[in-house]
Amino acid sequence: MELSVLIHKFDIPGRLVTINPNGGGNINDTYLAIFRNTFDERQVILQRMNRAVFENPQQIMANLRVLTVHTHRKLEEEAEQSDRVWQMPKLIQTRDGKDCLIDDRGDAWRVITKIASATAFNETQGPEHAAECGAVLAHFHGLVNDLDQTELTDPLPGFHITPRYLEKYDGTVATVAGRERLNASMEARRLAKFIEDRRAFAPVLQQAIARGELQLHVMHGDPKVNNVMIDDFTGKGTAMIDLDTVSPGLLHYDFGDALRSICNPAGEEELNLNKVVFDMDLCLAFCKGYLAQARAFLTDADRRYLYDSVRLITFELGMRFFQDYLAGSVYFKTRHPEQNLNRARVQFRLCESIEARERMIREQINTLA
Ligand code: GN1
Ligand code: MG
Repeated sequence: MELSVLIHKFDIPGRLVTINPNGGGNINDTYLAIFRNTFDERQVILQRMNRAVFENPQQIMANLRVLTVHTHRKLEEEAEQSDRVWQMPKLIQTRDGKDCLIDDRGDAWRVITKIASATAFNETQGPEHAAECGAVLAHFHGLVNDLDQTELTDPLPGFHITPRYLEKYDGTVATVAGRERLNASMEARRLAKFIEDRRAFAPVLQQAIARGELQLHVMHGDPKVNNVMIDDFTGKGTAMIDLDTVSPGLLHYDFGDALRSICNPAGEEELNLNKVVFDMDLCLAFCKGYLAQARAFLTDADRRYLYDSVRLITFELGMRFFQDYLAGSVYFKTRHPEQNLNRARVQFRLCESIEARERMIREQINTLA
C-alpha cells in the first residue's frame, strides 16, 4: 500500500501536503506527514513496526495506550506547577477506531502526534544538552513511578538481561556461519576476546535483583540521546519519545543506557575509534540533571549499582551488535555488511573508556546521588 493511501486510513484533519522518511531508528521505519487546512497544520509521525522485533504490535499499542493515558492525566494535573510544558505524544486512531493498522503484507502501522518545534539530536551538543537529557529522563521516571506495572505487558522479555545476550551470542558462535564470520577477521576475534574477558561481569544486575537488592520499576527501555526532544525555542527538554520498550525493568538500565549514549559525542556510527571516549563533562552534566530529581526515589542499593549499569549496558549493546553481525545482521538495520561490526567496536571502545574512568565516574555519582 502506498504511504499516502495508508495514512488516509487514519483520522487526521486537513489535506496531506507531504510525507517523508524521518529519523534514523535501527528497528522501525518512521515517516513525518504534514496535513494542512486553511487555518491550521497538523504534523504526525507514521511508523511501521518491525515485525521481526515486535512480534505482537497489538500488545505494543495496548502498552502505549496505558502509558499515554496515565501520563497525559498526570501532566495535566501538574501543569500549573511545572517550569515548562512537558509533552507526551498522543495516539491517533484509524477511521474505524483502532490504534494500529495491519496492511495487506501483514505489517503493522501506527500514527502518533509529532512533538512540534523540538529536535532530537543524534549527538550530544554539549553539557547543557546532557543536563537537559538527565532532567527529562528523571521527569519521565517520576511520571511512570506510580503506573501499575501489571497493566503493561513486557514487549521484549529479557530485553536488558545481559546474560541472555551472552547465551544468544554463544549460540551464534556455535553455528557454522557464525564461526566463519568470527574467524574471517582479526577484528572479530579481538571483539570475541573482549567479551570473554567480561563474562563474569554480565550477571551483575541480575544477581542484585535475585538478592533482593534492586527492584523493578517502569522504565523507558531506550533513553538514548535522540529519543529526548529538545524545545527549539527554550533549549529545554520537553519529551521522551520512542516508547515501545516502556516496561517493567530497572531504572539502572535507563541510567546506564542514557549515559552510554549521551557521553559519547562521536555517536554510534563513528569509524575513527580514537574519537570514541566517555566524556566526563557530559557525564557530570547528565548526572546533575538526572540525580537532582531522581535522588528522591533512589535507594542506597540503587546508588551502589549506578556505575556498573553504565559499564554493563555499553558492554551489552556492543555484544548485541556483534552477535547480530555474526548472525548476518538480521536484527539491526544496516546499510553495509560491516556496519554492525563497527557499531560493536564503538561500544566496546566506549566500554574500555568507561572502565578506565571508573573511579572518577563513581565519585561524580556519589557526590550527586
Ligand atoms: C535500537 O530502534 P532504535 O534505534 O530506537 C534498539 C536499542 C539500542 C539502539 C542503539 C528495540 O533502538 O535497544 O540501544 O538501537 N532497540 C531495540 O542505537 O532493540
Ligand atoms: Mg528504540
